[in-house]
Amino acid sequence: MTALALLVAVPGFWSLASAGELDPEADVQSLHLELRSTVPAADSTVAEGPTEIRLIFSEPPQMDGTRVRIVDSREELIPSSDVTADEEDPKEVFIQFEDRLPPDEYTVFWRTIAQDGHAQNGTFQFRVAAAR
Ligand SMILES: [Cu+2]
Repeated sequence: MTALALLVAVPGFWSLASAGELDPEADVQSLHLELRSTVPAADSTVAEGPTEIRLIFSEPPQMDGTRVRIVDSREELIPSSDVTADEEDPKEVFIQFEDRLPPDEYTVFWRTIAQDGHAQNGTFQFRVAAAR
């Protein structure tokens, strides 16, 4: 099963994404919410498995339209908390895990809706290095 097939199989995950894609102004990316950075960083390798994934947007997203999912290299969904906005900076959202992620390669899928109603989505990957 591909990662894309898995996400299609998650009920409701992409159900709101088409609203932004059909918007004739949706290609004016610079005016819209953007993903500025992530922790762990996209394409990075970290020595210690994180207990949370953090996404830093250019503006506070609508939390009821925000989803973050993470799969391992076998495309198994990793159980996590619901996505939560940082109380001190609502441009930052995170999911948390009960335990540190073990060494593996991970793919994070996110989608969100800006305050102006435009949907955005994307993916990024990172690796947790094997213990030496
Ligand atoms: Cu917009």
